[in-house]
Amino acid sequence: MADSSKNIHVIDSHTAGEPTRVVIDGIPDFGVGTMAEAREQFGKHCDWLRTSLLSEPRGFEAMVGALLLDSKDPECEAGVIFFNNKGVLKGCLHGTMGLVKTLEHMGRITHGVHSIETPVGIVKAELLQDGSVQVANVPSHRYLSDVEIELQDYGAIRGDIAWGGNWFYLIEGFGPEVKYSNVVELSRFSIEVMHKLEKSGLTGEDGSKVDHVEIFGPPSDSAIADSKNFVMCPGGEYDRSPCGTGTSAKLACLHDSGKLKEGETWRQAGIL
Ligand code: PYC
Repeated sequence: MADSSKNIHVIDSHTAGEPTRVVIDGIPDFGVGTMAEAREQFGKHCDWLRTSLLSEPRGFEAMVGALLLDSKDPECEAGVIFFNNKGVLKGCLHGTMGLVKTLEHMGRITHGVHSIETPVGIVKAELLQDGSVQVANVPSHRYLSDVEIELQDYGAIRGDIAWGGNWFYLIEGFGPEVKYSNVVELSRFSIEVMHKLEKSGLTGEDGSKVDHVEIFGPPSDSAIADSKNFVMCPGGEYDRSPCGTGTSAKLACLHDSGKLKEGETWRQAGIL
């Protein structure tokens, strides 16, 4: 008979194709303070738990885990730390949307605005009457523009380094065409870019690794989107959704270049 004290309960969801596994109970107490502290503790001591939850046979590489925790901030409905097949993540907006739908499913929240404490700050998520979720992310900004790197097969390419809750290198006009049939080539290209950035000592403003690469191309249908992206995450798997933190980084770059004004809408399609 199974020992119920060792059972861990999860609820799976997906946001535009990108899966989120929310862990709702059964995890050991690993000394939770702020979500930034919880992230550090989880990363140091709970690799066995991370891999048990996400690796095969229970999970697979593209899955993102979200540990549902209590926040000490009275303003926040919940705290969360995110992780994937490789390690712990910083921010994750598709995962925040998945978490909000999971909290609704559990009967913990109804319509309205809910504050969620994440390791990178408070994200405000609104559960709308039609069941959709709208998020206001942590402040995003462009750190460097037109950063050049040299690749073996593609020669010199340029991109921006920007923060959107994760550090991104954003590329437009270089690399394989952004279309689903190219995901293998896009993956190879973006992993090479990530290695090259690291080798060249190019980091985010706080010195941490640029661990997401985002490539932009024209949308398949300009009536429904302004752009289509491909996003490579740490761990070598691509984001099936348009990537919330990546879209925040993109908005910061567009605004900084004077291409998007406050209040204007940008519709970002993902690779699917
Ligand atoms: O939506 O922010 C996001 C995200 C990051 C990694 C995968 N999805």
